[in-house]
Amino acid sequence: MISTITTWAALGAIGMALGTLAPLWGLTNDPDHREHYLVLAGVTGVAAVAYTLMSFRIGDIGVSGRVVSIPRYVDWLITTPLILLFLAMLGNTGRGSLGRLIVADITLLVLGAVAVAIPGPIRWLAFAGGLAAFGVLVYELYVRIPRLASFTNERTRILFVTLRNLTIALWTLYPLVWVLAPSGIGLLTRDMTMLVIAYLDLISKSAFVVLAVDGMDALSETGRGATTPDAVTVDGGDAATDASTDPAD
Ligand code: RET
Repeated sequence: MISTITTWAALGAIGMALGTLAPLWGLTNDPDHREHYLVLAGVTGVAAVAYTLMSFRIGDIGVSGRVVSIPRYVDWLITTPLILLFLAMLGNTGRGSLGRLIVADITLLVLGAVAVAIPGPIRWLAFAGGLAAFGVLVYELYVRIPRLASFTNERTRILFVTLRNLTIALWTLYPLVWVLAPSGIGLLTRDMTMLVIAYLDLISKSAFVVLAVDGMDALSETGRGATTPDAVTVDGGDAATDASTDPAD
């Protein structure tokens, strides 16, 4: 019998594959920004493969009485750094900032996996460590990058702010789902968890990628309204307001 989990995973695979069409289009039509499109195609392309494997239940293992999907964690380990790389590329913030983002990201994912694998209340300690790493990541994206960034122009800054806000808002929901899922207090069933995570993954990847491709023409407008680090809004909240009241067009 086809279970609900495999159905959600198959729908996820289709959504991710559709999301990959946008950067593939960019690769053929806008060769000046090849690297950007390759990063974006990697985000949804890797997820499409992972969801296809999950739809066949390939890579499910049992640890401490819970089922863990290896393709899901491998997908996250590859694609969340790619999302962060794209954001760092928009701000030209250099290797230091990208390094901090990626170390925080890998740390939180590894601690999340450890927290699933170890039995007993001590796993909440690993979960708390993951939350702390997430705090570092949010600080870097919200405070440090806007301060260090040298955006090509105002539209690129707005594209960064929009994608950054989408990322932080959606990523904040993952630890919440972790707590409610069988990995935490078990309020959600496995089916429900798969559905919720598939939705979150689709928006944080496919919507991110489609919005990014849509805004890529901003990068070609060199010079016009160039934004120096001093001119960048340091306070993330104001920047967020700018993005919603002053849409790029
Ligand atoms: C865990 C548990 C440990 C604490 C924290 C977590 C956060 C996970 C995040 C995952 C994001 C995944 C994305 C996937 C896209 O397809 C590991 C659940 C903070 C933020 C964006």
